[in-house]
Amino acid sequence: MGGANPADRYPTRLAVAAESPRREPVVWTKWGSGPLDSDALAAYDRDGFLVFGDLFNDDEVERYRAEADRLCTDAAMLADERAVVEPTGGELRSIFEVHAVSPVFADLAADPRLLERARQILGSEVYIHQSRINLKPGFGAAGFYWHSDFETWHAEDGMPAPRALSFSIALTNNLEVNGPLMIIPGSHRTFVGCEGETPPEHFRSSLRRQEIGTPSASALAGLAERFGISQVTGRAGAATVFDSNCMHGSSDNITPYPRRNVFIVYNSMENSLVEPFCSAARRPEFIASRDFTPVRARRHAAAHD
Ligand code: 6CS
Ligand code: FE
Repeated sequence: MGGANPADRYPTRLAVAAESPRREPVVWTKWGSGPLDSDALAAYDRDGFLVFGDLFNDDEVERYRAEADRLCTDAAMLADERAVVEPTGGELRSIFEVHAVSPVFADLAADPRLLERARQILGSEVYIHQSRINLKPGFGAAGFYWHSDFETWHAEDGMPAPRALSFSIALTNNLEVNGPLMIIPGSHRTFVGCEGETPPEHFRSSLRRQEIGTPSASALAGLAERFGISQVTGRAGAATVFDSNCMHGSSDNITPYPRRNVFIVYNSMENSLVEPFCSAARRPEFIASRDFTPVRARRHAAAHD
């Protein structure tokens, strides 16, 4: 294992949970050095997320959707530990590390439309911490209970600070009715420590239904009271970028309409993983990469920023 961890500025997984103020900036760069203008950066700084209604065109969405279909029906992939099934019924819930197993999703992760925005917000070169497809099939797929990604990535992966962000790209229409992402705007500025020790090999259950690492009802009610809850909808091709410490979740999907999104998580090269802060062992690298190689942008034909 690596050397001693830096001081833990975000205590969590305790007998009694407590909140801590965010100590690092949300937007790291001097404003304006990238595709986002100062209004967009100010909105991201305030809310913790931004929605781009049509970042990818229909042909690109079709390419990504077809690749997701291919992975989801590939027997070897379904037998792989990267494939995570729903807590009940056995339907496929997520496939992790798609940027490593699929050249198509490796392309997406290196797309300048994502990469330049990530670099601008995080103010540095970035590497990929995690990628996944969340299938959210219809007819009863389970949601994702409220959580901060950073709380888990800090506690279980050793991510020092919330200098990371996720892009969620809609591969199907994200409607009000099929379990869209819900984010509490402004919640990214408060670190909500959670109660309960991290169980051994926690990922085997948490990726299916997370309990440890979720906020108390009172903490959640307090954030919702202060900031409200935003529902993130958008047509296939829309993209949402959200800060690693946003409090977010999504409801079950009991409609016939799948909510299938691909997530790419960028972490700053200045924030690479150390040892887990609240877990006896590291999680597997398909969930928390330790390949700290900066992502190099790929050229793509019809960029439209
Ligand atoms: O534990 C994780 O890394 C995963 N869990 C959730 C609920 N969101 C982020 C990530 O996919
Ligand atoms: Fe999450």
